Amino acid sequence: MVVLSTSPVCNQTACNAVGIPVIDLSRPRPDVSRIIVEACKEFGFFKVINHGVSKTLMEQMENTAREFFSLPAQEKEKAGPPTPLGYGVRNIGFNGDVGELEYLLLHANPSFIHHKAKVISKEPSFFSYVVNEYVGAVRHLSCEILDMLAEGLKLRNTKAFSTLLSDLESDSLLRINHYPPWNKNNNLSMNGNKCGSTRIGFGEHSDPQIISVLRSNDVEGLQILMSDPGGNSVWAPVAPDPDAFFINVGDLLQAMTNGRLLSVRHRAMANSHEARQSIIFFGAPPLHSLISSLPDMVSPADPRKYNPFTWSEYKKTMYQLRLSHSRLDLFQAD
Ligand code: GA4
Repeated sequence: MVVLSTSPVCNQTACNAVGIPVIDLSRPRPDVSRIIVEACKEFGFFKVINHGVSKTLMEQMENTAREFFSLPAQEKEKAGPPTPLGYGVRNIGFNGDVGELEYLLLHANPSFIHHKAKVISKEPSFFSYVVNEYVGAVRHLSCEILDMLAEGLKLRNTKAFSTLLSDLESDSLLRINHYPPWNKNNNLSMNGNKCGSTRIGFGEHSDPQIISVLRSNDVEGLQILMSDPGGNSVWAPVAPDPDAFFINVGDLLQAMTNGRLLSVRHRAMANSHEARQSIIFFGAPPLHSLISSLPDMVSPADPRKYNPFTWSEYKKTMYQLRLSHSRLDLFQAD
């Protein structure tokens, strides 16, 4: 878990209200690489600005998602049930988890997107164009960040992480979430301000993949688990910023760095008066990839923390478990 404190990362870069690092990607290397590593060690989470993804594309993706969710239920259901990819309402995974949301889970592969676009959109070429452009842009951003991480960690192979995402067989996903307001009548408090009542929209979990890139509309909801200086666990709200991306370390990156980088636990709240939309790219390796601590991350003083496993084995395990399970613990070295 991450510690909420006066952070060395925050002394070097801007931080938002709860001390989450804000990293300006236009900063020169190797400075920026070092700050990214610090943020991933301390928080497993940070926000990026000056990321190079066009605002037009971000808005087109948001509009495309909004149009999809405004379709009648039977049109959205043409995406097929989430087994595991498709359109889902409230049910998450296969083991009884529920949330206050509807979602579309897509493989990031262009032919998958093209195939789904034909059944769920009245303008399939435009849908495919926007989603593929967006996936291309966030995949590129993920690879850049992973290369900077590798550089900051002083790995001999600075493409060690990014080649897994740029592989044509990468198993990356795109998740599009819509958290409807759960009480439209409860939109004003006594003094006329928006009432802040919330419910858990998507429960506590860590992301299983290598890296996640999230963008939301201007509605709050994302929270990350931290511990305060007294050692108590606290949910720290992350202020929304539709111009930025929020990056988090996934379980596989924690395993490959032998536990140096932290796969942060997080959740999303649904709010009573405003619809929240979030779009998350989950950067993953090909199914057959063997995941193990990189040799540069292991030494006699720092022995291997996890047994090697394939992404396919990890996925099989994760689908057998509840959302909140700390599944990487099952792969700890004996
Ligand atoms: C959490 C991160 C991603 O949203 C996701 C989720 C997946 C799903 O919704 O199908 C899982 C969850 C996530 C981890 C445990 C399993 C699988 C729901 C669930 C209960 C798409 C992913 O890859 O793992």
